[in-house]
Amino acid sequence: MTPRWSHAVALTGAAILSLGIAQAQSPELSAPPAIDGEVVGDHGSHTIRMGFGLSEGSPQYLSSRYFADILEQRSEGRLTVQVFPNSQLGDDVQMMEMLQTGTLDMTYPSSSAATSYVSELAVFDLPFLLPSREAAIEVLQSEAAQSMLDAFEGSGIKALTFSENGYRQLSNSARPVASPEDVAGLDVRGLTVRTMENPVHLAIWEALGANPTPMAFGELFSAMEQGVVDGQENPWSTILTSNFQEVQDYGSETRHVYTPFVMMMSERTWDRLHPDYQALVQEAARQSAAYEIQISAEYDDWAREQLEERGMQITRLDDAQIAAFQEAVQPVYEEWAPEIGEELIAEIQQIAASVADDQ
Ligand code: TK8
Repeated sequence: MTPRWSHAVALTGAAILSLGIAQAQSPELSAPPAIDGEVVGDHGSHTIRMGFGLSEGSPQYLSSRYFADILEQRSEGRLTVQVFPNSQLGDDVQMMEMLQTGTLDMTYPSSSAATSYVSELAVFDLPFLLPSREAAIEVLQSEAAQSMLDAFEGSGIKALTFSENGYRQLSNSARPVASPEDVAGLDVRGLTVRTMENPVHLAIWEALGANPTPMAFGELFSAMEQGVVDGQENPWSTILTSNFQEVQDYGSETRHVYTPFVMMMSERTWDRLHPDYQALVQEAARQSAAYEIQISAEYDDWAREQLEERGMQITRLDDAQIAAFQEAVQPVYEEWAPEIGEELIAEIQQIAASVADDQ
């Protein structure tokens, strides 16, 4: 065997292996739309650093690459975006603070992490508010949603667009869960559930009889691995792309909250960009969000199947079982609706209902 030949074999082996992994890790996702639109004139070069919590396999990452490609192509390479996934640069809360101080250019947190900037965003944390994806997306595209983005003004953060994290599902390492009683554990102890650092989520899991433990997303895998918490809740796609099935044997299709993502830029970075660049960034943000929403939907069902294939036991809940969860979390509305605003809640419910009527 000549050295040359063995090198070729090794290469082929690696290629096959990586192909195998790629097939197992993502469904057949739509390719990003072709990039069109004019090239923007030369207003200098900028490197934009963007960090977020999810991994390279996530729809958030794939669509952020598309965002980077749009900027790069339409500025003839003058705008470069470096994407840092996996909480490498910090967690959602820390990265928003870095945007305020100008030490990071962009981040892409769940809306739930940003309610300290714009309290209206907490409407998305209310349980069982948005009955379908279609309704949720209509809400994300509404004027009410745009005013939430606008309300960041003056905070040091320029909020560019919403996209989809998705319906959150419970997973845990202790037992199958089909009812609030299973969460609370009548004969055994209640589940310790990691929540996002958000008071409405704390209230939800308290109402369900769990021991809620707020924690940054980046610490979650090892907290579950070490048994610090029994469970967590996130969309199937996030559970899969974060490999939570390795430490979580049980899943329940609770769909208790629909969480959006908010793509945002440091106001300092924004102010440094020429208005033509600003317009391009805003347009690219919207285009990449539309793509994210599309592939996120393609990912979600596939992710649930994949989790089952990899050994997670997933409990589907029928309408009566969901109703039991809904009833158990009623106190969350009583406590939080006045804070969040009854009018805003009614407006969001109305948008959601108009979608239901159309169908
Ligand atoms: C990723 C988070 C994550 C969120 C969470 O940074 O913390 O559970 O759902 O997606 O934003």
